Amino acid sequence: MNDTAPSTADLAQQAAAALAELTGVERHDIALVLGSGWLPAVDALGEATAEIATTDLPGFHAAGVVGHSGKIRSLEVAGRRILVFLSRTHFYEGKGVAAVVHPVRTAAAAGCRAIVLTNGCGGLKATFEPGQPVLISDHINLTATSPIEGANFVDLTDLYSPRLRALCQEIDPTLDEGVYVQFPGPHYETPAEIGMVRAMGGHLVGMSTTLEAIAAREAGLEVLGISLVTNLAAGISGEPLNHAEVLEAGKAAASRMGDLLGRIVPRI
Ligand code: 8IG
Repeated sequence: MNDTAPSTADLAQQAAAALAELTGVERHDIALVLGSGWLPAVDALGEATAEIATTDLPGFHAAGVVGHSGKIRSLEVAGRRILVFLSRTHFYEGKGVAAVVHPVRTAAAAGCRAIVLTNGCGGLKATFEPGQPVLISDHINLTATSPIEGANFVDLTDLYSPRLRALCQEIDPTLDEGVYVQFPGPHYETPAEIGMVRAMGGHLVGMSTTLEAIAAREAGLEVLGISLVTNLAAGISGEPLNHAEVLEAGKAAASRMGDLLGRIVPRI
């Protein structure tokens, strides 16, 4: 980085200012980041008051995965202004950690106090079935990096808000919880790696979320993480893993997840 490049905080401020202008909404309250399979659930949340391309905001890159569209929606649910990122930049795209967490920092700069991070993932618990949403109770970050720059020793105790998890379980008592393990990807795990995850206490495996959750905590946001188990983790079912199955599980689970989001958002 040279002396004239804006800091990550400045870039987020610039993006938030452009966002306010393009959406006509000065401040947003809650941000939602969509993972694989979650789009149908958000469509069920309500009509967008504005939809813009991420590339219209400073610091955003074009989307890189089928099933993720590079759009940002603004909508109102029960008097709350919701900012929805329909795509995310993944760590495996190689654009750097700052690019991965730029939406989170933009959401904070736009006024958001809470963020809902969703993802599609592989599941390890014997009770998990494809299409099942699971609350993230904690994470293990296997990317070997952090979005935080400098000696800022951010506390990650209770990173995934106990208050919001309790709220979710009050709304849907059948919701299970699990520890989410982020691998760098983009390949899925080997069966031996899934054995390692099991031994270290993980229940969900994916390629996102942990770096965003850390950046959200640094920015003072309350974090809710919800995984959609779209497939059983490698070696569990005996079947190979593929991305089509991920999108299919999202469609099948859409109404349950849409209902869940619709009932949680007014109470955040
Ligand atoms: I969707 O089984 C989805 N994303 N690492 N492993 C990893 N990421 C995933 C998986 C999975 N399923």
